[in-house]
Amino acid sequence: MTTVRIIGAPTDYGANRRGVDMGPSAIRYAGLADQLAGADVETVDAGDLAVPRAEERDPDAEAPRDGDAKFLRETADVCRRLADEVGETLAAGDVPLALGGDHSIAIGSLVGSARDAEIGAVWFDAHADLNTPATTPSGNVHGMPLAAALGLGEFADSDWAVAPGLDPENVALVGLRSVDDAEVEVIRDHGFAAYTMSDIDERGITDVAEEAMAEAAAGVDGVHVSLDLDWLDPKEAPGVGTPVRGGVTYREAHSAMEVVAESDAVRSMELVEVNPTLDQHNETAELATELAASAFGKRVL
Ligand code: 5AB
Ligand code: MN
Ligand code: MN
Ligand code: MN
Repeated sequence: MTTVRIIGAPTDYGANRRGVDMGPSAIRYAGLADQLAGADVETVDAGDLAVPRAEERDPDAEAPRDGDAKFLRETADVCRRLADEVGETLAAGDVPLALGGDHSIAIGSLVGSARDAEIGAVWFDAHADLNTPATTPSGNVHGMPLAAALGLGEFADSDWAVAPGLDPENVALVGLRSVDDAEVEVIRDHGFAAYTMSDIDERGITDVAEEAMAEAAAGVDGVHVSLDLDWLDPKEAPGVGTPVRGGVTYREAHSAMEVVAESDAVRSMELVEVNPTLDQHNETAELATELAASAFGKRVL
């Protein structure tokens, strides 16, 4: 039986809203282990990485910047340690499931997942997360993880952010509806498989998810599944820092995760951007646990 190893990464350095650091607690409290038990996987919980609070640095200082990326050094420190945990989990034959925290932790997940392998990535997100310090409109690193792992722009020379085993041709973005101009260019230049909400409207979620998984999995050892809860419509998932109307429904999200499970290609996964301070009765965290269970094979019958 597959063993899923849960690794909490309670960061909020990369987000524009505080509180997303409480995501791992909220997701566990919502019953992640019970849900995964229904998916026929063993679960072990590695606990949370130690993440110093932003205030511990210097309460009077402004957010420290590296170029135009806020808290980049702090993010690097967490991602290095997360990459080690993810890499060690895979080396032991288990499947890492990282809990954010904001989406900047994906840099650590991708680097760890690609440590001794060629990987693909499927990005379930309203956003493309392809900004760099030069293009970011916000300075928030949660809008940059995919660009970082691919070594785009200023990330090219990074000694901690680049996942060499990840090629653009094995990246698929699903559910796009808020993409910055610079990101549109990056998507066009690199020929990513990119599916907008309109594609999902036209073709249906199963068709799109199947094609996305196939693109990501082609010729690689496995696929990293990155699930940003703002992928869903804010009506279903209100507890996120950057909600965008017009997202996928509850049923579409489950269908997509069922396609993910059926692909048999999942190498690593993460659940990110759950912000309990913006949530209602922990429902977004609960949704995250359900979707993880579907992605690991839970079925009604
Ligand atoms: B998320 C925006 N593109 O870069 C930026 O939630 C939003 O991880 C990024 O997808 C959203 O600040 C990051 C405007
Ligand atoms: Mn997003
Ligand atoms: Mn390749
Ligand atoms: Mn994201």
